[in-house]
Formats: sequence, C-alpha cells, structure tokens
Amino acid sequence: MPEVSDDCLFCRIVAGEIPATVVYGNESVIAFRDIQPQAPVHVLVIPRAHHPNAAAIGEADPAVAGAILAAAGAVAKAEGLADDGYRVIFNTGPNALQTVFHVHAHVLGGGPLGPMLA
Ligand code: DGP
Repeated sequence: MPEVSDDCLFCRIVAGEIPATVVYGNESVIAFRDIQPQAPVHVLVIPRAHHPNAAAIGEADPAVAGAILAAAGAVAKAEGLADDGYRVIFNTGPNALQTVFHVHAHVLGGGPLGPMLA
C-alpha cells in the first residue's frame, strides 16, 4: 500500500492540499472535524499514511493502528468527552457505509448518542 494516494481525499488533507480544521496531530496521525457532523463533537482520526480500512492497517501497521486509538482518546479528553462518554467507530466496507477509503476513526460525543444501530 502506498504511503500516499494521489486520488485519496484524506491523503490530500494530510498534505495540506484540502483545508480541514485540525484539532490534533503527531508524527503518525492527524485529527480534524468532520465536515458533516453527526453529533455535537465529531472528529475523524486518520493515519498520515494511506491504508484503506481498519482491517488493512491492523495487518500492515499495528503500531499506527494503536496510535489512532491513542489519538482518539486524547481528542476525547481535549474535547471534554472523557467523563460523560463517547463513541469511536471505524466504518469498514459497504455494509457499514464506508465512503472514504483512507481508514478513519469517528470520535462522536458531546451529548446522548442514541442506540448504536439507530
Ligand atoms: P465514512 O462514511 O465512515 O467513510 O465517513 C467519511 C466521513 O468523512 C463522513 O462523515 C464525512 C467526512 N468527510 C467527507 N469529506 C470530507 C472533507 O472533505 N472534509 C472533512 N473534514 N470531512 C469529510
């Protein structure tokens, strides 16, 4: 899997070619606000390197897969979600309605989220 894919929207956000509201970053991941928020706080955490989905990064680079979870926790804390709780979701494949094929964790919170499959 290439480090960067030219036709990948989230690779272009990592490269700074498409603007995003970045709230967190380190050497392996960045986090930015979702353009179509589904909760009062909705942040996407992505690896800088291109991997299409959670299964692929779990196989190819478990350390960076773990860094996504660590960043999700840091974002939740910084956004004030840690006490009341939040959700971390990796949509993977068509049944989950994955639309961007650069793995991303949705961090959702800031209020009651309702049943998970609603
Ligand atoms: P998913 O359906 O799990 O693949 O989620 C993709 C998410 O990406 C969706 O919630 C909307 C978000 N998104 C799509 N395009 C952009 C964009 O250009 N900027 C930002 N910040 N988010 C985007």
